[in-house]
Amino acid sequence: MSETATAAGSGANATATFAKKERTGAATDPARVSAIATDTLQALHEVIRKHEVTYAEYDALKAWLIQVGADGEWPLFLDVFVEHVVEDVANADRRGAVGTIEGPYYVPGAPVIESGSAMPMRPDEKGTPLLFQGTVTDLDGTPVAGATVDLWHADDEGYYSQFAPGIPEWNLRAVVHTGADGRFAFHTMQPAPYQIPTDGSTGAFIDAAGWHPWRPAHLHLKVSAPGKQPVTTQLYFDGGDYVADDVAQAVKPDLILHPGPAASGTGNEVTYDFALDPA
Ligand code: MBD
Ligand code: FE
Repeated sequence: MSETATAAGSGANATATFAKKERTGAATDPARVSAIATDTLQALHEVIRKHEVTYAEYDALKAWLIQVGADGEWPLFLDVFVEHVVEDVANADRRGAVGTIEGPYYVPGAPVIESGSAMPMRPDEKGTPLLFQGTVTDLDGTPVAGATVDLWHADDEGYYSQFAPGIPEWNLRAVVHTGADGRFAFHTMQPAPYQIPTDGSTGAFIDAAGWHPWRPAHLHLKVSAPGKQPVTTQLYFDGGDYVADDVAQAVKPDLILHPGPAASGTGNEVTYDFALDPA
């Protein structure tokens, strides 16, 4: 039986995952809430006046907002169209490794594997093998031992485990700890570009505007160590489709990998280092 991925089935519904996320430190000061809410509403009012938005359009907006929640797509929609600015503001003063958005598909608690071993994957996992390796250092270049490198990414069809049907739970998700030399290595399979599901409300919005629904192929990473600022980032593949035209606007020049043929003769390999800012 072949499975047809629906919007919910292909990874759009990240609402339950978000509900479990630990959240601390949100503003509760009424003056700040009021200032942000006032400016947000004023911006929206200006758009309505500028474009002379009609009642029919206002009702279409209401119906669509209701549907995004029903589809479980608020994490997807917000991470695609809003998170990049939040990330920019949050990490403006970082000097080390460059961050970008987390997106909706991170799951904490991935299996810890030996550095240099293979990510959890199916025996017949499709795609081009990739040896992804590097060193975690501090800002002076001193290796950081015992750093945590958490890697997750889509498969060769652009699907994420736990968000698409029929994929083993921790497929292409793993954590490696750096050795005394600060080094880490993963054997994995290169991901494909990711398509926002076209049959859900986020896809309907993108289609209505005449945009394309694609993100370039990417590796997601969280790198952390005691006494350092953790970094959440993504890495892209030089020359890949949509690298210059990411629907989520999350590509930065420092985040582009230049893989070459692997020394082993199988697939590709690439080295990328992370310098962590002090906490
Ligand atoms: C993704 O895979 C992703 O990384 C982001 C940011 C948004 C939607 C899907
Ligand atoms: Fe992603």
